[in-house]
Amino acid sequence: MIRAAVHHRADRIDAYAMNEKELHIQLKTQKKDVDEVNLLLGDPYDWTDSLWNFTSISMKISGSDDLYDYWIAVVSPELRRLRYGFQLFNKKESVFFGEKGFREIPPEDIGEYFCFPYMNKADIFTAPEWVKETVWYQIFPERFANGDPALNPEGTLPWASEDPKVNSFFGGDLQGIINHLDYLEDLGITGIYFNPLFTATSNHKYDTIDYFEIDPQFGTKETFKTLVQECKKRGIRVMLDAVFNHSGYHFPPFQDVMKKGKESRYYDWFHLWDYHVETKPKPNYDTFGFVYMMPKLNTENPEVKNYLLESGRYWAKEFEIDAWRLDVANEVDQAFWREFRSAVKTINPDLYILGEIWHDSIPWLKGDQFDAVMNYPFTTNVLRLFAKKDLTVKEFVEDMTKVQHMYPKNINQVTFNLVGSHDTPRILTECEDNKEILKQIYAILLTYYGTPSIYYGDEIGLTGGQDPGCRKCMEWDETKQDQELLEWVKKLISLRKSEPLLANTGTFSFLPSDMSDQSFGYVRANESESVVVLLNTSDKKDKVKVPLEFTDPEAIDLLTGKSVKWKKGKISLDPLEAKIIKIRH
Ligand code: ARE
Repeated sequence: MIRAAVHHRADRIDAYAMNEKELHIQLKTQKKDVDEVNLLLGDPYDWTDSLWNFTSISMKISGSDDLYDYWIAVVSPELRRLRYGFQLFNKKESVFFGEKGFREIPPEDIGEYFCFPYMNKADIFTAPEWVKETVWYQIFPERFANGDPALNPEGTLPWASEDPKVNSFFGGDLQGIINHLDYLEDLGITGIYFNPLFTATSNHKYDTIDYFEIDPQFGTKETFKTLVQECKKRGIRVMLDAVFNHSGYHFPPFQDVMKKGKESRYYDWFHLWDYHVETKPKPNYDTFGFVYMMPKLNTENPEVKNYLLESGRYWAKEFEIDAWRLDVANEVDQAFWREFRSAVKTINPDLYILGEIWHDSIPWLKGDQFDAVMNYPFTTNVLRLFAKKDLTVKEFVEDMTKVQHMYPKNINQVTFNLVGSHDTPRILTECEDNKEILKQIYAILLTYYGTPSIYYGDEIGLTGGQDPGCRKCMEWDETKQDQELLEWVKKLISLRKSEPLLANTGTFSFLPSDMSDQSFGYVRANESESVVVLLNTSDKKDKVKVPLEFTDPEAIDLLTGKSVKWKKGKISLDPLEAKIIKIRH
């Protein structure tokens, strides 16, 4: 047995309370090295004649990546506390694994066992329930619709008259969004993520000047209040974009520092390196990236912290927004985020806090900061498998299994899945305009675990390269919209909303990565039903043997409404076909 590959730590990733009753325990071992794992568990205080009483339950493999098998057990300790260890078996040996290492047989000393001291309610991370069934739509406000030309900034171009440049303005505004809420309601989305709305200089508004004001080119606070009310009437949640890592160059405190240098009362609001501020040839202060127009804010300064926390509270309280997306979240100090969570959850305990982090984000997902992050690993892998084709089906399944097991299940249930945003080329462009591949990508986006997001215009076939190309004006001429694609996306959204298993109830597990070299699938299940999603990623037919046993299944393809011949799990897939099969056990 490869003992060096055996890993468990009672660190809220491998052992965590899913809710007030369930404790999830996870162990990883080298792939195919261990045949069986028993979890030995008992109450830390349950002794008879100085011998600790424990029982044993078998663990199940919840997935395998290229290197590891992931074993999981779900237990409900009666008194909400637990000591536990593992007994591993393969053909050659059996061994105990506990907090102090490996032993030949389960030791008598309880100190050798891992400990989950107590499932305190206050320590249990619970994501806002409503997020699990939300389908998001991301709007770049400057490019969605121009509803009030009187607000057009100087130099505004006629709508969609040309491809956007870094400094283009086309006059998108809040009234334009209000005018198209019926379109969004008909599409079926139930949440809107707005890129920044607050006063700023640029067309993207990530260079904030006033954290308490709607940018005049977008409208007024009254217009925004109307927008939120109209969204709520339609059952649509509202997420705003908080840019707390840096301000804009014209943020008054930074302008004051530009004028007065160290004499300014705002000197310590930023990370300045010298007495006076210089911007050229390079800024002599911390910035976002190398962008001198985006001075990094000193969020450890109590004045800055209080100013920004007040902004977080203000929009949650006065406008009843449902969520915050946090820009460049990984570069802001974590003490600030802990206070931010406490501040906004005090106003709305159900507010969704979404961090923008593109890499491993577990430091922010232990329940004290964010509820979720934008799942760019999902974006990257879906693109590589379906569009760039530089990832095999097996590698895709294994890497996504690895990502799945990096985070607790209650985080996975609300992770923000996307196949495009204002920071990435358009998905159809990435697919080299192959709509059939794009339709498959939407099939996985809208049936995968987590909460899916559609970037405005992707649903009607907008194209465009890297920013600013991906920020074209929304196309409102229906004859120029891809209606077939739009209907497909609507259908998938409707299916997701009608099928609870697709909205993060039940379990999620991939089918074996070696089931086929061109198709893959995953199962979302509860005790009585399963939804099996199968995707043939190639332009050739495929017949897959799905290793699932169902007694007398009544199998229906939810996409066609037709019954599926589930003969011992053999299923035929047409080229680039997606099947979403519901089976009653
Ligand atoms: C634009 C152009 C730049 C140009 C700049 C000049 O894209 O090429 O140099 O203008 O001013 C906002 C605007 C952008 C603008 C940018 C800078 O939307 O249009 O750039 O400001 O002015 C990393 C960060 C991530 C960040 C991306 C852009 O980790 O947080 O870079 N995303 C947020 C927002 C952006 C926003 C900003 C930050 C700044 O979503 O829209 O940009 O507020 C890899 C790395 C990631 C990296 C990612 C993308 O995956 O792992 O860390 O994200 O690539 O580059």
